[in-house]
Amino acid sequence: MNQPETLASLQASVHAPESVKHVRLLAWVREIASLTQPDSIYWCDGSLAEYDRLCGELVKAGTFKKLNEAKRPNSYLAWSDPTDVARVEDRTFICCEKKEDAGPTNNWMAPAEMRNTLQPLFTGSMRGRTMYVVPFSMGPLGSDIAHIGVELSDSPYVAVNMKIMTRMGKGALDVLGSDGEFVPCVHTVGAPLLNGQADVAWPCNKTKYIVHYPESREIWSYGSGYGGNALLGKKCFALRIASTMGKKDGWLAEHMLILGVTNPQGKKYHVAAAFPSACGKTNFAMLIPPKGFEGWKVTTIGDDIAWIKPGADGRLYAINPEAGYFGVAPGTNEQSNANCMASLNRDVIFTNVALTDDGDVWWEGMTKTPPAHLIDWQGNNWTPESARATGQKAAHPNARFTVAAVNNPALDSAWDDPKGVAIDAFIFGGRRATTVPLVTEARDWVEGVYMAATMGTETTAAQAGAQGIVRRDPFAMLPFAGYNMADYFAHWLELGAKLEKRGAKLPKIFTVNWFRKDADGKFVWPGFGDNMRVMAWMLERIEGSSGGSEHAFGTTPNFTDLNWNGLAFTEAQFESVVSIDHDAWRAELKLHDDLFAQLTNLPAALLTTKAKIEARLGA
Ligand code: SAT
Ligand code: MN
Repeated sequence: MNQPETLASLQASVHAPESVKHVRLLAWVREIASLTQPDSIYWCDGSLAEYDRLCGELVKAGTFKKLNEAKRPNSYLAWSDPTDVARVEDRTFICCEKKEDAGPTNNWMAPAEMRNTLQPLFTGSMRGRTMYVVPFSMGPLGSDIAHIGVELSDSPYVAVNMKIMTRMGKGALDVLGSDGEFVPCVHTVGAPLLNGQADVAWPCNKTKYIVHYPESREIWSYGSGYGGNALLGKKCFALRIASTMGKKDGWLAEHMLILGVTNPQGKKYHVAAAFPSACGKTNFAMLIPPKGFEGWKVTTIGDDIAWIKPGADGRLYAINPEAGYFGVAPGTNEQSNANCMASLNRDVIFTNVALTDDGDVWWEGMTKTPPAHLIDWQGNNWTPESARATGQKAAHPNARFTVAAVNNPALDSAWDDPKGVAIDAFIFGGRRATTVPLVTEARDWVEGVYMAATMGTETTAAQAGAQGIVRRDPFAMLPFAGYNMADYFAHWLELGAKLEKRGAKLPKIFTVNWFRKDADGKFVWPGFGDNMRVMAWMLERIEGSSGGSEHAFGTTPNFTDLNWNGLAFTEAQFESVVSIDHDAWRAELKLHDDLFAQLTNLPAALLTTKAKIEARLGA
């Protein structure tokens, strides 16, 4: 007769440390191991020694190059397969029982059908490799706003990136205890090594699936080793799965940076800002106030994702679920983001930037004059002359750095506070060469939700596919909302109404566009540190101490309402970034119609708001 299985034998079967007493976790690891058939199983403890050892192994395997220790201590460079360089939105699926729950903006497949599709792909997919068990906390360990995940991955690149990007290892297992809830995340590069076959530097598979089962809160990722496709705590958990958790339990998981701003009087505000990928969130989160703003201070809480829960006082409290930054390297320099450059002085994993002859890194925009010779991200010789002739970039436009938040000199003292910070304002921004003014304050929560819901943006290198195409990107969440976008809008409206009813003062909502261009195609607004001028206006609006002009869809400052100390920016230039062209806006509203036409169950309040805007525009 079979003896009931003991904890010890269960632990032994998956090579788990004795301290792991979570039977469901152990059984799940065993189930995935028997499906994917790795050669060995390794439980990550999250220690520095482990990080160093895995990085050393990645160097031996040829995935990492160790950078010049004197120039950039403790740092590495990885070059991916040229076909695996960005999130793959067309291979990303939300698999809930009912198609309408995923909505028209998500790829959908029925869970049973997807499981049948994935089963043969995952069968034996880790053969010849180690399966890393990567426990992680999204958010400060033990915070009421935080949640735990466990990623099983056959990629040591993923394990070391997760060490930087999350609170990874033993601490997360301790929070989990013997029966805590966790989101199971299974990741394979889909490149089993059969019969002693040699490995490549960046294993991956042509076939890719990034799959979410919101109802059972599972993530399954196949075939990619890159960024949001593979670091499953980030977009997959912290946005797609978490947004469905928030919908159910009354909170928000948003594609937002969080920053603290302290004014010269010492009053501190907290701002959460949503921008699509590669639209300057990291730069905004690390903003250095420009000349003329002495006494102001900006500090970073997060640069990409915010989890926001209502507190007992009715205010909205935000944490950064991540512990590091996976930021875009190209364009980052001392002028655009000095804090970021300082963060990157050591302890960094670079992916797809160029290698200099002295063993350091370079990317387009890092310095005005490029080095005379580089090895580009595809391992080829690169010179400024060859680049002029062929257009070949030294770094891939979506090249990234992975670095711990603690490397950031502008890190906010509350960045790891389990309580989170109370949000005073939400900002929504897209990348638009025309039409959308520099800044607009919504008259109320509903108008703000309308503007965020209908936001448009030009596509960038952060997603595979054509660049520079304007698409609607509601709340900068188009690729990240784990459920029906109409229900997502309703969730925002309901949460606002609920808090208002409790007598809470809701955060103000603003929309911004740093990216208007002139007739020569040049950006008019200087951006970067000068965005402080716009932010200061917003904070004054919270205090009721600054003016503006009301127009069809909100309130925009007059030239005299901004502080221009230290910047030569003419009234005519200002006019060209705030002007509202009624014809362009009538056309813009037609694009809102196109979005709304896709969505069933659209909240009526959005249609009413639209009608009001149309009436004001005289459409
Ligand atoms: O590749 S990621 O999804 O992590 C980065 C991004 O697109 O914002
Ligand atoms: Mn992002």
